[in-house]
Amino acid sequence: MIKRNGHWLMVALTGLVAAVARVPVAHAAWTLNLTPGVDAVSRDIYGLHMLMFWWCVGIAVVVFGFIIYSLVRFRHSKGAVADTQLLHNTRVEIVWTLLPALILVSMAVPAARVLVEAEDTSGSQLEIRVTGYQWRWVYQYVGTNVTLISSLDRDSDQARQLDSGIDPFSVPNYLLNVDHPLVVPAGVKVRVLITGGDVIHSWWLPAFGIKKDAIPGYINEAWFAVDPDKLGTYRGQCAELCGRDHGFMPIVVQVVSQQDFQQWLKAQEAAMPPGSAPLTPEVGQPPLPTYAPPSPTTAPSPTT
Ligand SMILES: [Cu+2]
Repeated sequence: MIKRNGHWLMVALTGLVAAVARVPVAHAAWTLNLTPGVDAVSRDIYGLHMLMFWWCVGIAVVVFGFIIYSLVRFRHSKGAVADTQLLHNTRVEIVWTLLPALILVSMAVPAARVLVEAEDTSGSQLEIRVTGYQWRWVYQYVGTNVTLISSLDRDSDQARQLDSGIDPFSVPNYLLNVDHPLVVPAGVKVRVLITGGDVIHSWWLPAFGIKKDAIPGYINEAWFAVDPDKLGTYRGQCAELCGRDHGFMPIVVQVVSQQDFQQWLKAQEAAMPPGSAPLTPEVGQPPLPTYAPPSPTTAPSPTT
């Protein structure tokens, strides 16, 4: 009977796994750990994460090892008698208070160092304002008139419609692609000023070690300097529950060489509408009021 139930359980579990595997959702790479990323800060965050991880492994080995040893060595069947001396033992109390405190301090020091580094946006060579809207990102290159409105790409948007008949697995980078990616140069310290135009969003780009809330009325800042040899496309998503289509505002960043970036920027400046004024580089301003979400006729349909 048990064997038969086990068989049906296996069948049910296999069916469940198969069903989940076919759910058309955005698939991130199936990795269990953080990735080191492509810039110094993301690598430091990864290093910090691994340091804490091994600390935790060490603590777990010691604590569980001690528990298992005690359970086996001093079990009742071997005639063990409860030790009443350990209760309120001053020496033990001091040790198990000081030891965790020292461990916490030893963790806090490298954590604070990485935090300070991640927040230090001084000396940036390029500034970009990032504004989250329901449900797209607007990128403004400070000092230029270049503005990008970055929405879910048309293929993903069509495939996601109810009864679209399009197999999401046939769409490259389904729900993780945009029409106008953010383009940045490699090897340059880029400061991003992040805010929200309507509700709270969150600009999350794992490869850059950045996850910052985009809050209306506030400007959060972050920075990255992608390694010169890490040209390519990097993807992220809005990480804040920002409304109905929260899952449909991916972030795509193209990292190009400095030369290619200059050419791209020139071409973009020339393509901007005549008379569009350069964005002034004052820090601490909210997004310019001239920018509004694109009208529904030109934007991908937000309906499902
Ligand atoms: Cu959002």
